Formats: sequence, C-alpha cells, structure tokens
Amino acid sequence: MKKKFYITTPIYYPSAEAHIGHAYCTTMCDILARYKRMRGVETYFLTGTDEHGQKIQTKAAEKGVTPQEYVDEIAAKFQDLWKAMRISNDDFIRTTQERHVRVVQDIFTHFLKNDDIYLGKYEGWYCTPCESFWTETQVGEEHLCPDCHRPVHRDSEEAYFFKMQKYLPDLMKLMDENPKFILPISRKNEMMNTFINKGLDDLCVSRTSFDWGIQIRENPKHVIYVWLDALTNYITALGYDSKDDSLFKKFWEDPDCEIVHIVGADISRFHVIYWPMFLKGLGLRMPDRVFVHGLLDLNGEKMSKSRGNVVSPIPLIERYGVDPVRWFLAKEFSFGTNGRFSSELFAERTNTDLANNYGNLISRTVSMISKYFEGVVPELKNPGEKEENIRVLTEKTISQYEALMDDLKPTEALECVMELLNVANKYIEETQPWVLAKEGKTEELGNVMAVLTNTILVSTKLLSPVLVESAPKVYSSFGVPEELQKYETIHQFCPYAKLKVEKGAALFPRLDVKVETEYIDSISK
Ligand code: ME8
Repeated sequence: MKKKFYITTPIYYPSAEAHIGHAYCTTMCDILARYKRMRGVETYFLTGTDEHGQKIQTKAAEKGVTPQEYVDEIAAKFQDLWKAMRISNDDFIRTTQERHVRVVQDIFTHFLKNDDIYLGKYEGWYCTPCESFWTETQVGEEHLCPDCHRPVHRDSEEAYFFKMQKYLPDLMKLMDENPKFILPISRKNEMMNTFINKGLDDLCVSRTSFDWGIQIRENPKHVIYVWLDALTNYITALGYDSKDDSLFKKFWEDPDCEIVHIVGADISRFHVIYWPMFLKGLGLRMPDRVFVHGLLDLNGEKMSKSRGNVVSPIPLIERYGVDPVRWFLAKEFSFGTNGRFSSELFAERTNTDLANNYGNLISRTVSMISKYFEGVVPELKNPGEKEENIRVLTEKTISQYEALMDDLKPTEALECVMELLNVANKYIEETQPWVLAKEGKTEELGNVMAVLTNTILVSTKLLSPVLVESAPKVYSSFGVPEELQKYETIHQFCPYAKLKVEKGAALFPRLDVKVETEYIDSISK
C-alpha cells in the first residue's frame, strides 16, 4: 500500500441538479477516501463542477441569467448535497475559478509551443440555429439536426487540434505495462476495440461557435474545448503551475502516492485516452488507476431529467438518515457493474443488512448485557472452540476486507463484514445465552457477550467509512473510549471488558416495505 492516496470524482456538469447517480460516484469515492484515512494513509479527495460549454450557456440563456449566475446556483446545490451525504472531500474545484482558468491557458500555451497542438479546420454537418457541428451518424441519412430536427449542411470552421498519434505509443505502453490502469479489467478490451484499434483522429480542442469557455490567449476568438478544460482540474486543484504547488508535489509528483480517478462508463474514454496523452504532453506522471463504475438506473429505465425520472437523495436522507442511503449505494450492486435503484430494493436492502443483521445483533447484545451483567461488558475467560472459531473468522474478515478495499472492491469488502455479522447472529442461536443464564453458567455466558461485543465493534470499525452517522452511535452505546475506536486496535481480541453499555433507540428500525415503497415512489420524479 502506498503512503498517500489521491482520489477524484468526475467534475459534474451543473446543467441540472444532482441526482442519485452523481451521489453514487461521489459516495463510493468518499467511502474509499475514508477507508484510506482510517488506515493512516495520507489522503486527498477531490470533487467539483465542470462549468463551461455550450450546453450551460444555452441553459442560462433559457433561464434569463448569465452563465456565471447559473453555475453559481447549481454548484452551491451540489455542495449542499455533498454536505447532506456527509462527503469528506478536501476540496471542491470549479472550472470557472481563477486558479483553474489561468493554468488551463498556460497549459494550452505549452501545448502550442511543444507542437502538440496545431491550427486546422473542423469539418462536419452544421446546424445554423443550434450553432453546432454534428457527425455523420448523428445527422443520419436524412441529414437532420439531432437536437432541433432541422436540415443541416456541410461546413467547416477553424479549430485547434491535439495530435493523437504523437503519444499513442506511450499510451499503448502504459496500458501494456500496467494491467490495472483501467479497472475493472474487462473495460480495457472495450476501450481498445471500440476506440483505440479503430484509429484515433486528432482531437479538436477549441471552439469558435460560442464563448462560454476559457479563452485561448493566442487567439481569443477561440475557447478551449470543454474536455481539455475539464480533465486538467485534477492537477489545477492541486496547484500545478501555481505559486503554491505543495499539494501538487505531495499528491501528484510523489511516486509513493496512489492516484485513482473514479469515473462513470459514459466518460471512461476521455480519462483513459485523452487524459494520459495530455499528461504526456505536459511531461507529468500517469495516474495509477482509472476505475470505471457502472451506471444506476431507476426501475430499469435510464435516469434523466428530460424523461422526468430522477431520484434526489435529499428526501431519502430526510426520512431514513444518510446511512441507509450510503449503504444502499455501496452494497446493492458490485462497484464496476451497472445497477438499479428502486423503492423496493432500497427498503429491502435496509432491512436485510442494517435492520435484521447488524442492527438486530446490536440490540440483542445490548439487551443481554444489560439483563445478565448489569450493563457491563464481561471479560473473556477460558474461551472455548466456538469463541476461537469466531476469533479466526474475525481475523480473516479483517484481512479480506483490507485486500478488497485496496483493490477497489468495496461492495465485496462490505459483504465479508455482513457474513461475519451473520455468523455472530447464528452464534447466539447456537450458544443460547438464555439457557446459559438459567443454568448459571456465568463464565460461558460472559464469553458469549464478550465475543458478540467484539464482533460488533470490529464490524463497526470496518463499516465506519460507510455508516458515518451510526458508527459513533454504536461506539457511544458501548461506551467505547477514543483509544479503542482507533483502527490500530482492531486486531486485539475482546479488549472491551468493563465498558458500560447503554440501551438506546433502535439504530435501524425495520422498514415496512409496502409503506416505504409508496412513499419513495411518490417522491421520485
Ligand atoms: O460527464 N449512475 O459530467 P456529468 C451512476 N463534466 N453514475 C452517474 C449517473 C448514473 N445514472 N449519472 C451520472 C461529465 N453519473 C463531465 C465530467 S470529468 C473531467 C468531466 C456520474 O455531470 C458518473 O460518474 O455528466 C458519470 O461519469 C458522471 O456522473 C457524469 O457527470
């Protein structure tokens, strides 16, 4: 494991309000960042908004506000959502900020001087009312604008291009030498077959048909194409090419920092092909991994504002608290595959994992310790085979969890913890503490309570990157001092003797699936 960790989300377009799909990616990054911090890895977590481009300009005009006013309002909403989701980002970059704009202009100048970029002509099908170029496939045989459906005509405009062939050998080498550069591994073939092997045209990196973008100093009628502007956020946010570049030195230049970009499948090619080429042109190191996560649909349909089917996380958080929402996103489907949100899946996931497994174990254990030991966690004395089995399983769970988290498989890591909790629930059935109590077998009964407490608190540590609100509540109901909340103590077996437990309200009340399904469906629009 490297000593440092730099993790990024895509910077989202503030062209519409954030929905649960955006929250998905940001939450997964947050979980990974919190996990690394918990392991003592120096971590930097970046998210932000991608604020330039024609779409934003058009939306602002429709609303009768300036583009800047428009993005200010939506960027603030994104930030509010991240607060509500308890996202622990270290910075929030906005591409309209001066710290970004100036550096992007410098980068463009560098590319021009370095002969990476040349001035040429962009040719395509042009729609005059929409001021947009379209490709052959987009206009179809009838040659109609895919947006307004009016006829288009062949046209060309002056534009700058980035030479794609120049760094292609470097890109191929990068992919060959680093089998984990694109993750999941299956995405690599897709990338090679769909894009790289078909040949790469030079990338158009400027536009003259609109002006809401970063101006090219050398030729001010051009603005920089939004992807060159957007991708560079990952370094401008760290202070690349600025007076204070200490974060850049620390989290980009240091080979002992693992750099991970998490992106949705819709934008993987920009990160896997263009971004490494831009970095090569700048003479900078490559990220370690580009992890491509799947997309979330709503009841089997693609989520989109225009279809009127999006779910905002806010009403869910207001009704259920943030943890069930974070849990659903992390656990419902494996990171890297496509998934689904539906009201039933949400309610059932909450019930199965949080109410019936984790929550139930906690409430049973707390009640039994209160009933049989006056609320004081007993000491483990002369443990038997069952206790030893759980100790071994706990160790195995910890190491599997760590390996899976480090390998960017958080869903599977959480599943291991759920299995440990399941075993602990079964251990109650097997040992039947109520019988031990009746028979006066106090030492055995105490051991069961000590082992259950240990299992709960080890699991709480492992789940704490996800369950940010509940983990502190569990610690407080077991009276765990700060020292024992530290991750370093995780390998101690049953160090919790003499702590005083306190019965509280159920952490995860069981949801009535029918009632909650109706409620959630009423707020999805
Ligand atoms: O593409 N399910 O911004 P964007 C899961 N500005 N994730 C989803 C999702 C869904 N239904 N919908 C969106 C852009 N996402 C550019 C990025 S980066 C230098 C520039 C997530 O607002 C997913 O991570 O369209 C996807 O890649 C990203 O939001 C796209 O956000």
